[in-house]
Amino acid sequence: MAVERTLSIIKPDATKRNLTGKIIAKFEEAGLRVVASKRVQLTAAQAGEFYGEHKERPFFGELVAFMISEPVVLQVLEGENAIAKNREVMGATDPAQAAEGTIRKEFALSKGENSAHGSDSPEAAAREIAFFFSGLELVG
Ligand code: DAT
Ligand code: MG
Repeated sequence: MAVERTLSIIKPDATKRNLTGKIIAKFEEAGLRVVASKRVQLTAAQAGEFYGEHKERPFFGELVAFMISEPVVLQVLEGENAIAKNREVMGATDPAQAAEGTIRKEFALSKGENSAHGSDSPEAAAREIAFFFSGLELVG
């Protein structure tokens, strides 16, 4: 297994409920290291471009509106097998399907307001990290 980097977003439902620290603790406990972090207010254009793969889906408008409803915390996580590990710590998209102990099981409110995003492949991770961070902001 190789050391990878992946993009994590702590979503508006979680920042609003002051859960940022509890979510970061779950990543760190799983051996993932925060190598970049910033809290931002996304614009509709940024959220729409970021989630461009979903633009034909019926929930797209709701997804963009949610992602700009409160600030988010963008992070780059680094570690062995970081892409899969991050998704394991997050749990399934729908909190009703998420395993015990996962972020989405513990904190998510619904399939849409599900507290965290994680890249789903090496290609997505590279694209999503570059979308939000410059090389100088990544400090391993
Ligand atoms: P994931 O975030 O687990 O990678 P995804 O890429 O399929 O899931 O979808 C991106 C986000 O879109 C997801 O985190 C929440 C929202 N979403 C997905 N399916 C949805 C649905 N059926 N209804 C409402 N929101 C949905
Ligand atoms: Mg996804």
